[in-house]
Amino acid sequence: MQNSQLGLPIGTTLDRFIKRKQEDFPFATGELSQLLRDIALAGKIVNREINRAGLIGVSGAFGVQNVQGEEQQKLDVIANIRFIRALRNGGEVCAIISEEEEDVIDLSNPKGRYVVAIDPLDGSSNIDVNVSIGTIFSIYRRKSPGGGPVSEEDVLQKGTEQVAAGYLLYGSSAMMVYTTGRGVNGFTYETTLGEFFLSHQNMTIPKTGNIYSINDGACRSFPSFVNDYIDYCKDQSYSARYIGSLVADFHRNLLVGGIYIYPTSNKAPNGKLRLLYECNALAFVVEQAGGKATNGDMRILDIQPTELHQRVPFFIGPKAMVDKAESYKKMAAKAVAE
Ligand code: AHM
Ligand code: MG
Repeated sequence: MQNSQLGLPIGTTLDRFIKRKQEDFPFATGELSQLLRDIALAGKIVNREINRAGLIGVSGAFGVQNVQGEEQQKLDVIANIRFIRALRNGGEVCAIISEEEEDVIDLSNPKGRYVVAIDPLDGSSNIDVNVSIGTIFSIYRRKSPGGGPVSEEDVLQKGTEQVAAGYLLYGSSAMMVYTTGRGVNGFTYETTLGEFFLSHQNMTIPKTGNIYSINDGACRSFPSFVNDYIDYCKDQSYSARYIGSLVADFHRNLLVGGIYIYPTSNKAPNGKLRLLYECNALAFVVEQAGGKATNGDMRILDIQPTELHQRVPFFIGPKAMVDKAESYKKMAAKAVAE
């Protein structure tokens, strides 16, 4: 049975799909393909750990805080170790930026042409309660010549420089969704075969939607334009859906149409989410799927990072919905100016 869009047989494994895509680039060396496979493999292992967590006693807090002062869960630590090991052993990567590590991990790998930014396990408040969580990754090309230590220009690259990005969702099924800048494709994990299979081909976000995802409990300290936009959503009888796991909230909104917002607040004056390993990857995915991601004023992918763990306000979803949210910010600014 042939799929009419890409001529791919139903039942395409992630490995085969990556290989076919590599053939689109005659000069590709296969390193990026291998890197995507390494991430998928680590994702399978982390998925296994998550599924067994309650049984083998790895749920709960680890007893230390990560660089952002957040308590690390045991699974956070396990996922961090698994991804770093996979990327180190794979041999294609020279440096890793991880949510769980204060500094860049320079792998001292002169052959590694890629830099990976990763949130190994996102959705910490949901890790221990059997609710969907995810991994988010961005892949960049090294800018400086190989051989020496990695430099700031390798690490602090704009999202527009990403060569690939995506996420793994550990939900009712595990999924891997990624883009290399030629559309977005999603793969669902078949546990008995131990393979990801192409299940969501050429994903596109609906042009608009009627879901809004925001932590409404913090609304007292949101900027007023955000509350005005939430009121607009309520006036339209939109549905509120908020899991508190960015990957899960984003994935749902990608499939059915909805906006996710994490604005500034008193508690999070720059927003909570991190540009390098949370926002950029999803911004690349959403743009490739026809949507939009901004900080309220500016395209996320155009922001020049200045720090590894930099936070930004985040508005992501169908273009029409993000435009509408931004229009409330513009109206508020205009009212102040008048
Ligand atoms: P984490 O990286 O510590 O897991 O934090 C990121 C998570 C996102 O997955 C989620 O969207 C957000 O934090 C939820 O934050 P809050 O509980 O403030 O709504
Ligand atoms: Mg995170």
